[in-house]
Amino acid sequence: MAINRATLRQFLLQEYRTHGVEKDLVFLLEDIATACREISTLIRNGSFLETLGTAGSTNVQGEAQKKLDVIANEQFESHIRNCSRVAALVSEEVDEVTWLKDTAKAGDYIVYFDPLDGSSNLNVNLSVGSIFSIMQLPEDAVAGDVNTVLRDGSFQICSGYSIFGPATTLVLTLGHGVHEFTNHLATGEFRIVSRNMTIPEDCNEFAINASRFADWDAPVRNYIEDCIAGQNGPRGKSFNMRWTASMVVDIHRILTRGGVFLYPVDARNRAEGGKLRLMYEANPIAFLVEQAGGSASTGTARILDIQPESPHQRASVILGSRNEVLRIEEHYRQED
Ligand code: FBP
Ligand code: AFP
Repeated sequence: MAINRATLRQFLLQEYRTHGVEKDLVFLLEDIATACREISTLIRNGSFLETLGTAGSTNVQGEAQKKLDVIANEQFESHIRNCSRVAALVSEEVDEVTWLKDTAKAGDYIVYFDPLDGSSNLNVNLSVGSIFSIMQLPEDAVAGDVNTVLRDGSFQICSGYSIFGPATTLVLTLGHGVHEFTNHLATGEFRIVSRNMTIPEDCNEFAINASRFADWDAPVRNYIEDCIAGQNGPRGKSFNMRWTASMVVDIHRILTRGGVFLYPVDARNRAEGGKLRLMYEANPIAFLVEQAGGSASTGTARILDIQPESPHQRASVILGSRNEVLRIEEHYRQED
């Protein structure tokens, strides 16, 4: 059956013609898409390839690495290396910044990525994903200097994620809206399925790990209590709760039908500044959410305005439907 939908390459070449997106960025994104397709296959065949389970190592966060965390990182890295304009890589699974160039040239790319997000879902056959973000080296960049990669999220020129679920999807923004592609099995191509995804301003669905209730700060507790109070509570409506333990999957639902996602700073993660990583989890998702008309906040500040101090730093994350995020920020202001 003929599929009358633009391929990722056709879409990217249109972005090149319409918005002047660099050809090298087009090639880089195609390489990232290939890495995602390969990771998807490795996950589907994980039981036969003996790639499920732990790798026996820990990453910079001190977390036990799954075999697929390590393999997915290798897939990303080897494909990204095809692009001669990439100067540096920042991966959740690698402690140090990986420099691919000895001299820094303004405009060359830095790629930040979490090769497998939600990897606790792997061994129970639930969806996981990959997240990536791309920035460019500034004029005064110095190769090998970690400060060079510490740019705030507003410098992102592209971000996206892939989900390895019932379908393999790729969602991305180049700063002109958010677009969704699905890997078409017969042709092996990512083909566009949704243009200009938009998050409704209002919603009645939230995503939070409710087992941390006792650890939440008062603004988050008050907000969630208002939501679950139902029709007779202060919100005057009923809310639904969803939590997949994979941020990309929760965000995909929010991009599709609205909602709000919270992984805030709480009593258990306060010393680290939150759970989710700023540069390859919070920033790329915040860019996508803002491009889709939503908001992305720490509760007290815009995520994309955070000046990073280290490549693996964490952040408080609250994002999704605009009015809901504003309401949570109001709870934080009232606590001040
Ligand atoms: P990883 O990068 O280690 O997978 O952690 C991120 C994450 O899995 C998010 O995708 C998800 O929202 C959250 O952690 C789940 O955390 P919890 O296990 O506390 O519910
Ligand atoms: P469906 O058969 O309509 O999908 O309902 C079953 C189910 O989805 C089940 O698989 C879930 O555990 C449960 O409903 C979720 O229910 P809530 O929407 O109330 O969380």
